[in-house]
Amino acid sequence: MTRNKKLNDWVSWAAALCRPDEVVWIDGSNLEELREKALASGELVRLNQEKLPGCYLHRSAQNDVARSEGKTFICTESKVDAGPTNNWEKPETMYNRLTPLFDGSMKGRTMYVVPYCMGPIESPFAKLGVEITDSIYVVLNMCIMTRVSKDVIYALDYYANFVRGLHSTATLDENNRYICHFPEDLTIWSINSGYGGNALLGKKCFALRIASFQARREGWLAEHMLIIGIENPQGKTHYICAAFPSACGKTNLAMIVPPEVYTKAGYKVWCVGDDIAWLRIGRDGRLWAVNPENGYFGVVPGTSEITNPNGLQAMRTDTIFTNVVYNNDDGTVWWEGLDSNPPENGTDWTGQPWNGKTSHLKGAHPNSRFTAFAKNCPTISPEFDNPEGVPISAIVFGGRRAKTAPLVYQARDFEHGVFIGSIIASETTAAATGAVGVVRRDPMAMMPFCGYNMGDYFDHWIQMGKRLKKKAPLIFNVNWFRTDEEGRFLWPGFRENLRIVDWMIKRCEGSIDAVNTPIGYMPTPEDINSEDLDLSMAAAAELLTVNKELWKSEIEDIRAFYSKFNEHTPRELWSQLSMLEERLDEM
Ligand code: GTP
Ligand code: SPV
Ligand code: MN
Repeated sequence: MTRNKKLNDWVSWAAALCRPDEVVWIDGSNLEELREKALASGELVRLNQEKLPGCYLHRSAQNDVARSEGKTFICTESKVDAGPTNNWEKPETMYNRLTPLFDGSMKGRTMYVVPYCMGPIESPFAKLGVEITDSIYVVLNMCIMTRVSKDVIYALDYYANFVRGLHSTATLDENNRYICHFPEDLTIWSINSGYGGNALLGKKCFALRIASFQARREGWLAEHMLIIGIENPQGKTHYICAAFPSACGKTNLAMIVPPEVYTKAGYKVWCVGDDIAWLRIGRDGRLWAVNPENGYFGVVPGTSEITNPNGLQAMRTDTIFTNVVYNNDDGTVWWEGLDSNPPENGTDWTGQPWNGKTSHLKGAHPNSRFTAFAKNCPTISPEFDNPEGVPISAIVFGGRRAKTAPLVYQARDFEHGVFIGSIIASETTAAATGAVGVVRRDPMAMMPFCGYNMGDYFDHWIQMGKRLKKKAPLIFNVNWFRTDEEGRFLWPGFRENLRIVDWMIKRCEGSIDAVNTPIGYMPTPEDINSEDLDLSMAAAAELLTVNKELWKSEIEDIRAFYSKFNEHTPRELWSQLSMLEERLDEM
């Protein structure tokens, strides 16, 4: 209970609608009881507590393993405010459609009320939300992913504009699955899914979709970005943000261990956040970033001692694993890409017996995830809880492209950088339901997460640049995923990505030249530090080529894409597009 009448009234209203057996408020304490209840029902499996203290496994329903973009709606009074790239219905229509689905949906269950804070609680940028849910899995995840404490409940006493999230797993019926956002009412309704981005309402629903809507009105940015600090041997730290689409490398870059040549020289990389950044212009006129989250909901497959040792360390304690392999012999977990020693006596993500030595089927779901506390990453930044955030030197956009996009290039200026962000295209991944490996446009990696008209969103970015003027961060584009004729990755990736970040920092410091190409500034192969790097000169050259024909066909696609937003596409972007076309023609 709280002194906040608006909150109490809303909880009473939700209880009357969903009709649970009881209502329980969550303040982050007494979670042991909840875990016991979930163990008893089979919702959680306790893992080997000596090897993995505080760790549990959850298997989701098989029809509920990724975000459901087709079932995700932005419900604004006017369709144009949601724009052509969001599913839209009138608020009234969706409230009416979902009310009968919530009606009695929690009968025989407990309704949990989870007040939470996005951002360090004493930060002027922190925002409060309350999620009502009937899933213990969701409660336990929210207690890792967001800040949940008695202090949040006290803060809510005098806080009117909290985001109201109503969630029920109901019957997990896919045909009646809906994730609806009502940004004009600061409300989210989600039903018939228990999966991460569909159900942990603080994350994509609030911190990106609702927050981006608020950010435009209030003059800041809510972005799908990691935040890292790169400390040089002299102790100076540059912070950068990077936006890559889902399952395209944010968590891995956020937790990067520098290659040995850099570690030996005294470089360190600090993790501030791995998925979401809230960005504001500070009193000094620079751009500052806060990570609104408190944990990681990261992709598990591909995580190994070689690719992401810090990630592995973070998931050794107090972690919830979702949809990985259970090792029946020792109560630990396994997934594709961990090592070459899968359990022979295992249980796969669907709960079936699984022998990793003989089975041709994958044991872990490609979108299996771990939920771990931010503070458990060995390289968590000392600034993680800083209420003011960290100042940003560079913004990086990227995607998964077999061809077209080179390893790295730099925008000519901020406006050109907004253009580069707006033309990201990437192959789809298992993070959302639907086909995998299809190239689609994903501007700023925000296509599934922008809570308003993306044409207006582009304009908002341009306006931010005008306010930042000379203090704007430099903008870059990267592609770790370019392939050769046989479809093999040309770039080793993972920790070696720091070599590219290093080039960007040198650009920020003005200590290295670049080649002026039609698409932007690029390094020569020699500009990339190749000490101890296993990369042929031919591969390096290939990674840095710009193919005129591919780019010309890209122009056609961008033109069609921009046209979708009608007069909402900023003039500045149209003119950037024609300038690019002219430069390519002169190539
Ligand atoms: P979301 O949590 O969905 O937003 O994903 P993310 O952007 O944080 O992606 P993540 O770092 O979890 O990486 C997704 C997949 O890409 C994993 O299987 C990684 O092993 C793989 N990956 C990450 N970085 C690289 C890289 O530099 N090169 C290659 N080839 N694969 C990478
Ligand atoms: C993503 O899909 O970008 C994720 C996972 O980070 S989810 O929380 O499900 O959105
Ligand atoms: Mn993400």
